[in-house]
Amino acid sequence: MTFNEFMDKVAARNSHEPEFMQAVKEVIETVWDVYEATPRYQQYNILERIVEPERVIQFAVPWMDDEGKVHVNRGYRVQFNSAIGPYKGGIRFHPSVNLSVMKFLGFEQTFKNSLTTLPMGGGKGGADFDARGRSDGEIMRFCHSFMAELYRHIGPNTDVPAGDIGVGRREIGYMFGYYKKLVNEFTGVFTGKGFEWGGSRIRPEATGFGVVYFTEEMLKVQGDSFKGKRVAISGFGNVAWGAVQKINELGGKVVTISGPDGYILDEDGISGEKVDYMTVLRASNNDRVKDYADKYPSAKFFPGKRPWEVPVDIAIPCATQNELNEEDAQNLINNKIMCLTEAANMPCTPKAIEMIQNAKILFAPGKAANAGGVATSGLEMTQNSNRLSWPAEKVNQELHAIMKGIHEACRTHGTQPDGYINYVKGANVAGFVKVANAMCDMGLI
Ligand code: NDP
Ligand code: 2IT
Repeated sequence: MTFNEFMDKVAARNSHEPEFMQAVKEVIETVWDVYEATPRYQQYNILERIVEPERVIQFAVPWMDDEGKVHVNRGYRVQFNSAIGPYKGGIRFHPSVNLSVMKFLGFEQTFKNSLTTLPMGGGKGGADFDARGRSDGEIMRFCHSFMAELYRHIGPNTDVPAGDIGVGRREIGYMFGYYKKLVNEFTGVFTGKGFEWGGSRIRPEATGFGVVYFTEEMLKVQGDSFKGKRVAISGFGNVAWGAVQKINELGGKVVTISGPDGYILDEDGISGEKVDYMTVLRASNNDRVKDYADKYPSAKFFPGKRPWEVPVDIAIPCATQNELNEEDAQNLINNKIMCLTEAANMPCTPKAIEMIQNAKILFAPGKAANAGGVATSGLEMTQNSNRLSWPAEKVNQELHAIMKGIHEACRTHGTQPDGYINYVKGANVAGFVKVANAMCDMGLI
């Protein structure tokens, strides 16, 4: 079988799922030579099996708004692969959620979790719920209805959800609380919990911190650092917030954040109380970053635009999938950026990645760079199993070491003959081999 024949076969089953096909193509094309060189993988038909989710759950989520009107959303949990541990991955509430998005995220999560070196399989869940303008009571009722079905499919040794877009500490509280009531057990079934009820220190910051630690390692290989670098960030959510904090700490200057309404350029840098203000903006359930420019006169708002046109040294997309396209990549290349790190899941289109790599610009794929979030979730699971909680410094140290290890794995598997490190190939091969070997060891199950 050739690579194209394989992709045709996958497309015949999944062609109506563009995000999932995009994620599959990127992984399989970079591991194809490993597959061809390993008879055991062929004997066990690993590739066809690894692109097939082990279980897909879809369910109705009925709920009542504050006016007494009844709504119904569609809920999902994709339990993608459990070869190396219980299913693990976030829950996303956003109107753009559909089965293709859930499957792409569950597939990516499988390799990301493998890269962390912790025993976690891959999963993802969510609903096409739009939280904008919704009251706290409406969000609580939605979360309870979602959990009224999901609870029977998860468990601390089966499947452990966490947050993602639209799901933070508040939503996890409502879901965890309802699970606890239904099952009559207080267990580590969610990560990203509040610190008072089993959550790990540093988990809120972990994804953003990890992204910056990974980028720091890439810069180090080039004999460089964050010191004095201008950085463009997109989004203004949890991941963006963590990344901005750590970049400031390392001496970089973040000049942009963005929302669906446009982007903010703040030449004075987004630091100090402005970073705290990002959490206020996000918690407002209002998708406008424009408010930042109304509050801080040093900032300018560019409606309907993306931040990739601003001259910077480093670009870090932190919002959502396919938010950086070939036109944006061309702008970044023209502005001579040195590094592009994916903090969101699959934020760059395949064409944009190809252009950046051809220009020999440092490029970090999301499944490696943003793995610090789920890695710290893994550390939360360990703390819950041991019934104790570690201080922030310890969690941060572990996270830092894990990110350095992931960078090293990418470097080992991705260094090209000309010395350029293809981090996409490195991450995919390192993540894939461990899952594939475990699947072979267990036979056909
Ligand atoms: P948040 O909900 O906190 O923030 C998401 C941000 O992206 C918001 O600014 C949101 O604005 C914006 N956004 C979401 N969807 C779209 C869209 N379709 N178009 C434009 N903007 C959009 O989520 P997180 O910060 O947690 O997640 C950001 C990214 O990081 C996601 O890709 C997520 O999968 C990934 N990630 C998150 C991890 C975590 O631990 N939280 C771990 C690893 C990866 P709005 O909602 O107003 O549209
Ligand atoms: O995409 C991701 O890695 C996450 N949203 C975090 C998953 C987790 O289980 O912490």
